Amino acid sequence: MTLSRRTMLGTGLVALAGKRVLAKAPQTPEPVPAPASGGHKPSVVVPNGSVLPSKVVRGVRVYHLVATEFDHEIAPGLVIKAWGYNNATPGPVIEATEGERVRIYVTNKLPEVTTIHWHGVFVPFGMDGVAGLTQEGIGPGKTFKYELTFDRAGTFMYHPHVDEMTQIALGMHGMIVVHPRSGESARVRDYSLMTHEMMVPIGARRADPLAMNDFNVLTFNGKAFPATDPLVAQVGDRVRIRIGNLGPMDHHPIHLHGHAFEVVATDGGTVPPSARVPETTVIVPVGTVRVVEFTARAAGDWPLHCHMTHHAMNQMGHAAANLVGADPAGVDAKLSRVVPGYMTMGQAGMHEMSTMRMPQPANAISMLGGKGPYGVIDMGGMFTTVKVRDHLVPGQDPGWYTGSPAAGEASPSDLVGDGITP
Ligand SMILES: [Cu+2]
Repeated sequence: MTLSRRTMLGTGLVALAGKRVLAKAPQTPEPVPAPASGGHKPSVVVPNGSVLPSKVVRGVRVYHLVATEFDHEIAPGLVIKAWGYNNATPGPVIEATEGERVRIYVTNKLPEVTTIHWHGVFVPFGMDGVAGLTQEGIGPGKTFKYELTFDRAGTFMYHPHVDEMTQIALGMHGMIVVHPRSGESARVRDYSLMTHEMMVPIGARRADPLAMNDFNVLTFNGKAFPATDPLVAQVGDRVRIRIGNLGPMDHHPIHLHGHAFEVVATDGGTVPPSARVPETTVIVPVGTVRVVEFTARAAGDWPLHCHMTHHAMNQMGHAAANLVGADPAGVDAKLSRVVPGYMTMGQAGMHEMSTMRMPQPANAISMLGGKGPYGVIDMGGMFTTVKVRDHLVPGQDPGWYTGSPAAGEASPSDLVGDGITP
């Protein structure tokens, strides 16, 4: 029998579905670069990722992407065979300046043809990267050359345009950031996040490219919480998050706590200021970028996550019986005679699983959560935090924020004083 999350959890939320709890040591991404004269020279920060190296050869910026298969850790406990670029999924961010002429070499080390499409970039037709339509596919072992000009600033993406279902599903996608030639008018913390979703059967090492729903591995920049690096900012900082979605099927409503932001741009261009509205959640549809900006308002470890509840969790089974409200005592007693240690879970909700360390099949992160300053954070998947501090020390781990009085149990005098009867 193949051990899938359906079969594993098909009889209810048994002990195997328990959540392991990992400590998460927050890391500090690169500090904001020092301002340069005549405007600021920004560089994008890629949590859990990197910027693609480049060099200028006779006035042309040259990059090299290599399509590869490699081992990729989604979170501690789950390593998959991913496809991506330069052994990363998403691939490294291509960063350039408006107006730059570029040459991008693409080497294919995969077993089938590939191409790269420059999503949102205005390119000559022959550089559009659609196999069969604008070019031949790049065969295994071949290196092709794309020549184009990033003629406008903005946030774009890249992905294969051949066997998209397989290649994108296995992790081939990346972000392109083109900075305005005039520089930034103000200091900004500039982050790039690519969302993605995969269906990785429990215990398997490969995402299923045929999946159309029931995605169970939801990621920011290829990592599921608690493996997602936080974003950091200082109170008063202008923060920009470029959120891209090249996942197979789902749009993601990305929500930020403690702040309101505006969508200032998409992969189509800048949103005119008169058209911007305040939001706390932005839907990032498949095949789009949404660039949001806000001013860091108050210190805290503010969650940033997909608001689809099934996208902020890890490898949860959805074929389980609903046991909320059930009394399983009699069933447990009988079943434990044939399955020693059997314990039904879920009758009081699912949080209890987050407090237990249950045995897991190899290479699985069912219900894996994180450890916070006040106990277990029972979310996973597409979840991270924006760590805002009154004063940030560059390079220093900001740790967890506990500087704000936490909600706590009401005292008897509170209850009496305010006339509350529990
Ligand atoms: Cu989502």
